[in-house]
Order: sequence, then C-alpha cells, then structure tokens
Amino acid sequence: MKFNGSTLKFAIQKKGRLLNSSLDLLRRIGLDFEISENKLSSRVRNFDIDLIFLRDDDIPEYVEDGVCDLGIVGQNIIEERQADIGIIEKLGFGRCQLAIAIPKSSSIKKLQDLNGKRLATSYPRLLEQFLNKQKVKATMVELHGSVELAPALQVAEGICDLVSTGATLKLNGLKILQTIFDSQAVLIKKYGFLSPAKKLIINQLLLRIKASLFGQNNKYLLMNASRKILPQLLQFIPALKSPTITPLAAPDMIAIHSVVPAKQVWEVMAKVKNCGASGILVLPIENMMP
Ligand code: PRT
Ligand code: ZN
Repeated sequence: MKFNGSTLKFAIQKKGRLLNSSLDLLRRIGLDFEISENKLSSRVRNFDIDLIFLRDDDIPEYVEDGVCDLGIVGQNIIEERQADIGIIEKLGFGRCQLAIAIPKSSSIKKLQDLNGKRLATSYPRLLEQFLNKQKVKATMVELHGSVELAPALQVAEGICDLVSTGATLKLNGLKILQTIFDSQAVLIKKYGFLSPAKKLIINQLLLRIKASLFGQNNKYLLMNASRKILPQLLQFIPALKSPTITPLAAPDMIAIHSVVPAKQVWEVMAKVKNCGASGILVLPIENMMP
C-alpha cells in the first residue's frame, strides 16, 4: 500500500486492550473501514484517513515525529514518555491505575516503609516522580513484563504496575499500597504544522467524538406525573438545562423529559418514583451535542 502525504494518518493499537474500544469508537463516529488480521494499515472509505496499526509503545513517537497525525494510546504511556504531543480528548475506556503494590504479608505498611527497598516497575519515571514528591528513597528495578512476579522472585520488595480489576495482584499474593496515577485511553495529536484539510478532518472527528462520549455518559429520562408534584420532582432531576415539560391529554397530567448523567439514573428513577411519578422511561442517547 502506498501512503499519500496529504492523507491524515491515525495510529491505533494493532492488538491488545485498546484495539476493540478504539475500533468501536471510530465506527460509532461514522468512519467506514474494514480491517483484516494481518494488515498494518487500512484506508477509511468516507474520510481522507489511513488507520495505521502499531504497538501502543510506538504510537507516541510516531505522533511526536509527525509520521502519524492522530493516535489513540493509554495516558500512562504518554506521561511516562513525556511525549511532546497534545492530548485532545480523554476517551473513557482503557481505564486503569498505576499503583504501588506489596506482598500481602509484607512488613511494609506505609509509604515511608519503602525507604531503602526495591520496587520493580515498567514506569520508572512516573514512580520516581511520585517517590521524590513523597521524599521516599527506594531503588527502582526496571522490568518490561511480568512485573508482578518480582517480589516472589526476590528481585524486589514491591512493584509499581498497572491495575484494572486487581485479579493479577491477587493471583500473585499482592495488595495495593498506594495508587499513583489514574489512566485511560486518550486521543493525541501531533504538534506543529497541519494542512487546512487535515485540521478540518480533526475538528470534524473531535466534534463527533465529543457527541458520542456525551451520549454514552448520559441517558434520556421520561416520566409522567401530576402537575402538582412538579416542584418536588424537579429537586431530584439533574437536568442538563431545563427539563422539557409537556401537558398530557389527562387533565393536570404532564410529561417530563430530561437528559441525566448515566451514573445517576438509577438513583433518580427511585427518587421520582417515590415522589409519585409514573411511566418512568430511560432511553440510551446515541450522540448529543449539548
Ligand atoms: O502489543 P502492545 O505493546 O501494543 O500491547 P501491550 O501488551 O503493551 O499493552 P496492553 O494491550 O496490555 O495495554 C494497552 C493499554 O491498556 C495500557 O497502556 C493501558 O493504558 C491500558 N490498560 C488498561 C492496561 C490495563 N488496563 C491492565 N490491566 N494495560 C495493562 N494491564 C495489565 C497490567 O500491566 C497487569 O499486568 O494487566 C495486568 C493487571 O490487570 P488486572 O485486571 O488483573 O488488574
Ligand atoms: Zn506495549
């Protein structure tokens, strides 16, 4: 495949934890493309974009060097590398924490107990920064995989690694002492010159991504109620702006429509039900530009 310099190059992980969510996002915002297993790139049919499939570790450098214009990668990698790129949107998937963990039976109880101890990690910069801030002097053992095994192999007294469910820590008899960084996948953009055509595409994509993320984080809530309980109901409805109130055919009855944060929707449903609302309905929002 021959690349055209004017085509926007968008780097995503070739395989791994970020791949499926990255592809889902790109499809949700309307990009039309296909991928086959061994392909290293894919041309988007309805935008002047080539998707470039890379190892996540290489994505910051490709974007920094301007080989790719955009990329999706874990914030953990950007911060560890101090990559000279712009983070233009947090994407809400690939969430994990960088945490210091120790064996369950360890005598280490607090951060200060790490003085003089060894910590195995693939994130030496972020760990060092954190330890310096806490005035803890520990030795770093840099490893690039199977970090959780280091205490059992007596290579280190503790580790600093990514944790999502905590299952790997548990499996290796470890527990979190301290979380030092919350991470998620981010959309990154190269600094420096971008042609007007590329800028236009990036703005279009960003608008769609924001609308899609907003849709995912919110729900459309509808309910019927007697007009006289409206003031009480409004106390419980965290509307985006003002809720829409429409009269129903039955006298003194109204319908209330509102956009509410997805995280609060169950709580709100229970409260409005308790207050006397009926026909409470929650609908997903595909996209929304508030
Ligand atoms: O081949 P390539 O280099 O592209 O992939 P990779 O193997 O280096 O990365 P990959 O696919 O494992 O992770 C890509 C990105 O996903 C990371 O950079 C993070 O931003 C994000 N992410 C989210 C995670 C995790 N959760 C995660 N749990 N990356 C790694 N892990 C590992 C962690 O290192 C530990 O070994 O999973 C284990 C812990 O998981 P739990 O669920 O048992 O806690
Ligand atoms: Zn990697």
